[in-house]
Amino acid sequence: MVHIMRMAGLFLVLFPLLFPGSFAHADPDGASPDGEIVRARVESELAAFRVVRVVDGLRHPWAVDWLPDGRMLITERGGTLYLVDGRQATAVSHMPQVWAENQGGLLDVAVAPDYGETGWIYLTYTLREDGKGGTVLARARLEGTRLTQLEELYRQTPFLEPNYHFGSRIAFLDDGTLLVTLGERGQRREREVDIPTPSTSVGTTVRLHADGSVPDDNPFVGQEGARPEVYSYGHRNAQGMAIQPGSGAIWQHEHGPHGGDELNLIEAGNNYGWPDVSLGDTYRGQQPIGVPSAPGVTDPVASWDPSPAFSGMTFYTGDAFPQWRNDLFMGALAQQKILRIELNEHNQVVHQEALLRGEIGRIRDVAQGPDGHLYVLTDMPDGGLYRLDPLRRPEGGESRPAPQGR
Ligand SMILES: [Ca+2]
Repeated sequence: MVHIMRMAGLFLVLFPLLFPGSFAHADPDGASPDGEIVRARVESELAAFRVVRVVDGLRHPWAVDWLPDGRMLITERGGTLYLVDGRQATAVSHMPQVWAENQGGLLDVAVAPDYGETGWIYLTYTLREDGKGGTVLARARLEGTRLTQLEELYRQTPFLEPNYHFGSRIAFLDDGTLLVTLGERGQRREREVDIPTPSTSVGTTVRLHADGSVPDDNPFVGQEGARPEVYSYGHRNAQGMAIQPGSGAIWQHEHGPHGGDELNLIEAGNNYGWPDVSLGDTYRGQQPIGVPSAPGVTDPVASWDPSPAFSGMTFYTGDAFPQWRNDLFMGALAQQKILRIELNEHNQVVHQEALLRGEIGRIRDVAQGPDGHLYVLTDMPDGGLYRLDPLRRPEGGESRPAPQGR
């Protein structure tokens, strides 16, 4: 297991810690664990698995991604980016100074699909200038464990005072462009800017070229008063986004206020309603916010009340859990679980299953590793990276039931 240890709050001492020998026994599938087994066997509807903590000592980690050579990148909201190579984790140097306060800080990390040719790593983080802040998209390269050639590509417009609702997830599309989710920055009450409208990038998804320039086929290009980078709008705070394998469809979830967490299918130019259309309530008094549905506003595919407070999300495509293939996995902070969602060909949710509820803490990110295993990050002061390993089931228990209405 990789163990991250800090001293004196001033600098980090990182060293690989060989896992205790007591964990070195062979598991039922013959692989030897490289971390602490925190759950030896979990039986779920379609799969049995164990849970292995492969990195511990992370302070509020936010996102994980992998370089093509298998090394891992993990962000911590406080501003640290770790490069994990085997059993060694190193804090990447020369990172930008981020505005780490409340929900802000270093957020997503995404390795470019063409990393082999370009070497670009994309990051989102929050900055503050003159008392106002917002989300920034940047890219940089790695030289050893040093960040180089940092380029700020985009910043949410305008910067605003609240220290919450920043988004932000990055996803790459097959056409070489990328999407970033941007939160509404607490603008429902203050109405400092007029939302929802694509005249700002508050509460939007933006679509950019890899160098940050605006594609000329974006939905609002050339439209008077609209921001050309906006792809979809009327979002509250989308902290999960995944591109569906095969169809290329763009899926997001977003946090509702008190109830009304949504799963959305994102279409170019569409309005997702916040704050005029919502299925959630005010925190105090629990009065409905807006109306449940309206013409011109895209309804969510599904919504939840009470709020699970979703976090990272991914479609599973690996070989480790063939029975989970093409299912959508969403982490949840408040409900401390992974939700496995089965969708049918009409993009309807036909089944949901909660995994690990309350077992490992608030879940911040869910991702598929290059080994085809599912990985989860926990949003805790002493957070970790956990891996789900498949375990054999007796009598063919791993075969998926015949599809019915899926
Ligand atoms: Ca909505």
